[in-house]
Amino acid sequence: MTDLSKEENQTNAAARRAKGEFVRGVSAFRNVIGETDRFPAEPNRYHLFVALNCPWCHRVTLARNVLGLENSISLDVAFPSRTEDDDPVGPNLWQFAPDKASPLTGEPLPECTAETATGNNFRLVQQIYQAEGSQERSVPVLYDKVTKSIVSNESAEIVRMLALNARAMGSSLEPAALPDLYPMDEDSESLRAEIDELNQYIYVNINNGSYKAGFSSDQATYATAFTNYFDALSKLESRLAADNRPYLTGDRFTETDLRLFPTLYRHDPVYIVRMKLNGARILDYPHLWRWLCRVYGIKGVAESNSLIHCRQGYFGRTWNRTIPLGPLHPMTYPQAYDHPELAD
Ligand SMILES: N[C@@H](CCC(=O)N[C@@H](CS)C(=O)NCC(=O)O)C(=O)O
Repeated sequence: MTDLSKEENQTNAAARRAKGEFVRGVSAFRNVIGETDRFPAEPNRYHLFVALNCPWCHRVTLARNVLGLENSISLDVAFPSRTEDDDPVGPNLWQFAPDKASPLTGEPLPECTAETATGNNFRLVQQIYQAEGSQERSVPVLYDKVTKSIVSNESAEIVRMLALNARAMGSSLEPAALPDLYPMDEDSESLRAEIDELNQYIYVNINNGSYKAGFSSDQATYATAFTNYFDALSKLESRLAADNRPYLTGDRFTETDLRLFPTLYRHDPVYIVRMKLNGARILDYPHLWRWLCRVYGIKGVAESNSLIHCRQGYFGRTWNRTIPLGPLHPMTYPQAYDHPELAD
């Protein structure tokens, strides 16, 4: 049964793609830390392979940081632009290239690394999969440095694993400071149901909906995705405005806030242009804007991503390779996220 909170219905996927609809594939590596002896929850054992322009990777870098796991789970960062047509292995592959200059800055990107976990210093993410006989090639990848094997490549499940095992996996945060992203206590049953419901609504209409709009080449599919996206923003704006709650489910920052953030963080500086989602800015939704600035202000969030990587990754291979430099007003991004008052 497809869990629509984290993946797309694959019915007639090939026919839908042929008609111009963007249909996201399903991740195959679905092990869960702490569920079996093969992957126990312990510190300094696991590693993440990510690209910072990827919103699904952003979920896991957010979870790693806000849960205080940045010293316990190591991280490699791929170059935001995938391989070119002249690459000896092939185009469109995630590559580790820490010395490669960014077309946006003219310098190597300080966040980019080599591949440091498998012991093979692989050039491509694809090679990490091939080492296990898999044809997959996506990021994020959660990797076990002890068994030298892939645990999971499904960001929704990686976030949940880290949330439920943060203490055992070596969180540096004091218990009182550790966010409880998906509370498992008895009294939180209705909260969990609310988080699950919001996760699905946000995945379908916003997280994946933005790709449905930006990557589909069929006008009707684009128009439906465009409408669903802005309807969803309006619904979330009303949800926050109804009682001025700081977060989507109330007073506490939960998993569903974490999953909404990567898309809204990319909206004004990237998606308005790249995904043709030019119906409005997040700045035009005062409660959503203040929510975005509030989450951006949480410890570890600002460091969990880079708009330089996002801009380069989303635009580098499209539209004659020039990367839009705006918006400039009312302020440049991400600096604007330090200013909730801009929406007043
Ligand atoms: N369901 C996966 C989706 C991951 C995904 O689609 N990642 C993109 C990057 S944004 C990717 O690497 N796609 C594979 C490819 O296009 O080669 C998750 O949430 O982790």
